[in-house]
Parts: sequence; structure tokens; C-alpha cells
Amino acid sequence: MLSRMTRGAFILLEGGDRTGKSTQCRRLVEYLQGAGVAAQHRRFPGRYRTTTIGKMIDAYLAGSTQLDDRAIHLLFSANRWEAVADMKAALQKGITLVVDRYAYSGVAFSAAKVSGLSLHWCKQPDIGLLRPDLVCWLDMPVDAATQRGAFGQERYERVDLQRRVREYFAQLREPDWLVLDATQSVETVHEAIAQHAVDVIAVCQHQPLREDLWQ
Ligand code: 2DT
Ligand code: MG
Repeated sequence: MLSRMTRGAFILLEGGDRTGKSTQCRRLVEYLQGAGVAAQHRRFPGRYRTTTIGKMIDAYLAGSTQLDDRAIHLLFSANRWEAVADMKAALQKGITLVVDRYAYSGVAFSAAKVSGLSLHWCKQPDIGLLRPDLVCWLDMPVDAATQRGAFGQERYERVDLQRRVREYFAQLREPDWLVLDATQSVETVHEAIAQHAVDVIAVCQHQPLREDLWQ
């Protein structure tokens, strides 16, 4: 039987700190809503910080608790798994989700630590999660990112770590990613993302949700 239901698209923005992800997420949601597309902004750990797991992540990032690198990695992953039902419900209602960070950040940040967790190990807990329909990688040299304002006090806001994170994003990059030079103006980056987002929303609206990340 043919279904008339159309689903929303899962659009993901990834990249290091200070690359403009939050600004671009807001701009894209505003643009889509202005064009009559139902769209919502989500972020990881972000909105899901109100959960018990989210609060543990917050305390860790603020430096008020210490955790084994593997334990915090699994908590970040669990924070995505606990959001799956909510994300699926929104997508199935036809709402496009514009998401700030996801499993690629999860793997890149954990692998970038000096303890040297392997990419292979880091990917395992996120296998089978919802797969984004579009991944936009906002990429720029870390020196250029720090010129936009010094890093803050959070645990991962260090230049050496951010450099390794960028290298791991490059290793995780898949052929269908939209790679953007994030040193360009907000408007230029926005236009590229918006154009691709509109195309992806049209293409995937009649396709089933993809629950096969890294499978
Ligand atoms: P923000 O800078 O976006 O507030 O993120 N992180 C994030 C991980 O280490 N693993 C993850 O799975 C995710 C989603 C990246 C806070 C920090 O948390 C890191 C920066
Ligand atoms: Mg940050």
C-alpha cells in the first residue's frame, strides 16, 4: 500500500568548536520555517541535558566530575540512544530536524584524547543509530577558529585537542558529506547548506527512516 505520509529529514551539522555550527543551525531552521517547512533545532548533548545521563555529561564537561574516557564516551552515546524515540517521532510527523553535533563528534572527540581510544572502538556503541540524511561538516583551521574568540573553560576547549578532532573528522568523512569552508561568511555558508537541505528534504520525504548508522 502506498503511504501518503511524508517524513522530515535529519540534517546534521558537525565540526570543531567556533566553526559556526550553532549560528548555521539557527539560520537554517529560520530559513526552512520561512519557506513553510516544519523544522526544529536539536543539539547534542544540548536539549537532552535534562536527563540523568545529560546531567552527568554536563558535570563532566564542566570539570566537576572525573570519569574514565570509555565511561564518558558510552554516556554520550547513551544520550543519543535515549533521544532516538523523540527524534523518530518528530521525523515521522514530517518535522525536519537540524541537529548540532552527533555521533561523529562523539567519535572524533573521544579518539582525539591522549588515551588513544581507537576509531573502531569508539564507533561501536553508536552502530544502528538513526543515520543523518545530510551531514554538513563546517571545517576550518583551528587557528582561524580561535581568532573568533578564545576557547572557554570547558574540558575539550584546547587547541591541541581541537587539532586532533579535526583530523578525526577528516577520517570519518564519507563521500556524500557536504564539506564547507567555514572561514567564509555566514551568508555564503548558509546558502550552501540551505540549497542542499532543500534538495535532501525533497528526496528523502518518501523514503523510510534510516536506522543503520555505520552498518
Ligand atoms: P558543545 O561545544 O556543542 O556544547 O559540546 N562531545 C559532544 C563529545 O565529546 N562527544 C559527543 O558525543 C558529543 C555530542 C564536543 C560540548 C562538548 O562535548 C563534546 C564538545
Ligand atoms: Mg563547545
